[in-house]
Parts: sequence; structure tokens; C-alpha cells
Amino acid sequence: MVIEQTLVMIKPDGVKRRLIGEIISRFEKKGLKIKALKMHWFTREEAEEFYSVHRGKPFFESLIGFITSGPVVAMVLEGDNAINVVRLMIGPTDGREAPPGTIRGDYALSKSENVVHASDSPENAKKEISILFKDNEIYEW
Ligand code: FUP
Repeated sequence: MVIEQTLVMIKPDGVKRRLIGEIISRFEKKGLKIKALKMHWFTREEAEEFYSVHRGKPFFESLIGFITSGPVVAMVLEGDNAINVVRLMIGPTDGREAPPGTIRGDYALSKSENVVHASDSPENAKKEISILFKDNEIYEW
């Protein structure tokens, strides 16, 4: 058993489409523990830091425009192998290719507006959690 923490974010399209409850519910039912939760509206600077790995790519500007277009709901989820488990639950990046049963497969029809983000490695989870949460906002329970 490897207990991990991962950063999950419901993107502005998911918030505007009133999918917050539906998406959080899936993670709770799976058995993941919500250790931190907040609504947040990214500044451009924070968004550029969050997505710094994509700086210079053709979609970077539209990605930053999209992620700052409205509030997101960010959470730290914890559980056995949580990083991989959550990536499997959200599905591949492109909603048109994501299988039914995954979050993107069920709710997204686009590669850019794909409802949800989740960390893809322990290093990125650590970085992303630190951008969105202070240590004292992550509760032990
Ligand atoms: P993912 O890890 O599945 O969220 O996907 P990536 O880290 O590869 O990409 C991050 C975000 O950039 C995606 F969620 C959507 C956006 N993106 C595009 O808009 N176009 C692309 O071709 C690739 C990614």
C-alpha cells in the first residue's frame, strides 16, 4: 500500500456547468479522502506557474486564458496509489477519446475544455498542492 496525495481541480467549465457535486461525489464514493478543498480564481501569474511545463507550446496562451476565465474548485485527495487511481478515473486528456465511465468521457467533448485536472506524478502533485494550499489548509483526519 502506498498512500499518496494528489491535486484535483474542477476547471472553470465544470464549475459553470454545475458539475462540482457530481465530480466530488465520484471521488468520495471511490474511497478517496478529501484532505483540503477550496474554490479559487487563478491570477495569470499563478496559472502560468501551475502550467509552467506547457510554457512555449502552441496551446499555452489559450490554456491560461481558459483556466483564468472563472473560478476552479481545487482539492487534495489522499488514498492508496491515489495519483494513478485518480488519473484512471478522469480519463485521457481529450474528452472525445476518453472512455465512457471516466469523468472526461462522461462530461467532456473537447481536448482543451475537459472539466477536470489531476496531478500526473508525485513531483507534480507536490508542486501543484503547494501552489493551491498552505500546509495548514490540509487537514489530518
Ligand atoms: P492532462 O494531464 O490530461 O490534463 O493533459 P496535459 O497535461 O497534456 O495538458 C494540460 C491541459 O492543456 C489539458 F488539460 C488541456 C490543455 N491542452 C490543450 O488545450 N491542447 C493540447 O493539445 C494539449 C493540452
